[in-house]
Amino acid sequence: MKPNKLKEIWSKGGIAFGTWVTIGNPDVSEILAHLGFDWLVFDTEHAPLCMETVQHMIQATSGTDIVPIIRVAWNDMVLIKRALDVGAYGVVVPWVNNKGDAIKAVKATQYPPKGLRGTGPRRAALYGLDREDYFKKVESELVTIVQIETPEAVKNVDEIMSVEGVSACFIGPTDLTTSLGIRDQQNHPKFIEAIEKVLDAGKKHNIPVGIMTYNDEQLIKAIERGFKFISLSSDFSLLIRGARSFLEVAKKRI
Ligand code: 3PY
Ligand code: MG
Repeated sequence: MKPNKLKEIWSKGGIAFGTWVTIGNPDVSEILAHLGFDWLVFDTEHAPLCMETVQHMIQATSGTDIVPIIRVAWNDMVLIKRALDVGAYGVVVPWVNNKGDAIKAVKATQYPPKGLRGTGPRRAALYGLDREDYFKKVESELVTIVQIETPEAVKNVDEIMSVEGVSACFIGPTDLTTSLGIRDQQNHPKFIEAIEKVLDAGKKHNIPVGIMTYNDEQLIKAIERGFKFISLSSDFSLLIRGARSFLEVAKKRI
């Protein structure tokens, strides 16, 4: 098992940049992995990717040093086990609202006697070729990133961050603004107050905080605010952004 680059970046106070992968073709993850992102999150919450497709997409990144992470569809030990067994170096877990949810997520990533992960790291341990090495390193290399995306999670962020094994907290701005009743209004005082509370807790607990960004302004603000795990939107948004601006050049000329 390779060292997890995210841990190294965070231990030096650095920012890890990545993007969300939702298009189920290995070419997409291969291209993104060669572009210089630190990590890719393969999204099985809102994208239609099945685990077999995700495995192929991760395999297409294996010549690079990106950190493959899977967002599971829900905080569920079966989904987390399957994500780790295909070789993810971490999971993003949606809707972690309190300490109990955070403990549940962490335990699903750990083997007994500590946790509840069933033992069968098929591709993760290279089909048995890396078995001993995998078991030796897995607990210190995996990252468990829990999502803060409701007012309840913001209220409980201190207790969520105090759970041992929570590696980072990731703000889901779409769900958080929606559950605050201000969908997509990232400049709304209620949203800013919520993210500042999460960032303050991150400093207090020495836990990196992440966020999704969709445009240059949000990205620059996220860097300035001290986020350490920043997503540059997603594969389809990047496709739209590139295609649209290039097409606009063409349209201006006719
Ligand atoms: C959200 O915004 O709700 C997410 O989960 C990630 O962007
Ligand atoms: Mg969300």
